[in-house]
Amino acid sequence: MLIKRIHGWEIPESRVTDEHVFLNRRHFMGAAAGALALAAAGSARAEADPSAGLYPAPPNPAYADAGRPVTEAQYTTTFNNYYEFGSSKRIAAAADKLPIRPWEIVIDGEVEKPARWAIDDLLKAVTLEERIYRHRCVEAWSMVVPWTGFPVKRLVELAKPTSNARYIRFETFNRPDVAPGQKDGLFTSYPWPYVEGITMAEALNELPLLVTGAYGKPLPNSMGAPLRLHLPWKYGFKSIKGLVRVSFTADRPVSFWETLGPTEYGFWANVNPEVPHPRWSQESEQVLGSGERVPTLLYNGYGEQVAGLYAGLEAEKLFM
Ligand SMILES: Nc1nc2c(c(=O)[nH]1)N[C@H]1C(S)=C(S)[C@@H](COP(=O)(O)O)O[C@H]1N2
Ligand SMILES: [Mo]
Repeated sequence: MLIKRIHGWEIPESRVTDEHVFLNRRHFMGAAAGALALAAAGSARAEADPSAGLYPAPPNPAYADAGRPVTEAQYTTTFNNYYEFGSSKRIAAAADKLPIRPWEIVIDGEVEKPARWAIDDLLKAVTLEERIYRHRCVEAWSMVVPWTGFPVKRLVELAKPTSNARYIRFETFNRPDVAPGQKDGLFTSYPWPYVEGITMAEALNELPLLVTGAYGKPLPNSMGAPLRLHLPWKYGFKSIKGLVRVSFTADRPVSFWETLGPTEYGFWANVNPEVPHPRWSQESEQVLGSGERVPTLLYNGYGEQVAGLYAGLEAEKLFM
């Protein structure tokens, strides 16, 4: 058997284990005074946001209960994956240096209505709602967050894709001037900017949300302000942050992680406890901030809403 070369971008098992220890509330609290101060600073920032008046948005009753308690904001806003700001989970302070106004989102590709939206104009063109969704990271930790945003479906309506559009490609900012991960060190050779993609059929499902806020406030930078995607039935890396471009394409987009590790991070990335990641099991997950480990569910528990999307695609490698 071939021994795989370990790349810098791969999460060594040892680090995953460290992070699991981190996820334990007792350990977390022990080390967390700084993190708590950071969370407080982050929420002060959110109040100064020009879109603050749009929050809290009305809850969508169809997504008022994720079947598990909401994870406290002090954990979810200070334990993040955002490689633009480094490979550690403690990127919130670095991410706060990203200016999020002015901020433009380009809509292009196979559409009748290409556009360049200033984020606050886009927010006026849509109706914000709150949805409580589960989130499952491929590293086997999970959280439950009351997100605020609008359905991806609504953006599709605004863009009016042509009949050639089969996929949507999402792209993050590329700002080596403010994002240390894009500037120097270990990650300079990564294929920036971060890119993700979904099919049009996935985009038109009810679940995909373009997220602008969390916990009844504008989104903290650490969570991907001012605009990120959330796909609750897929591994977290699909939920791309810091969006600047949404392109409708005829060809399947190649994602950032797929470029880096095609055998480990596939296009579909549907959560499936029965398909292990090549280097670890996906059978269970550590609940952020609780020290609790729970079984992972197929499609992260959203099978009723999404399983139909994959009928007839059995020949595809639909999971990791
Ligand atoms: N642009 C960008 N988006 C990203 C990432 C990233 O590194 N860069 N990490 C992804 C991964 S692996 C996860 S698990 C989620 C984490 O979201 P959170 O930090 O809000 O929990 O963001 C996803 N979106
Ligand atoms: Mo992740």
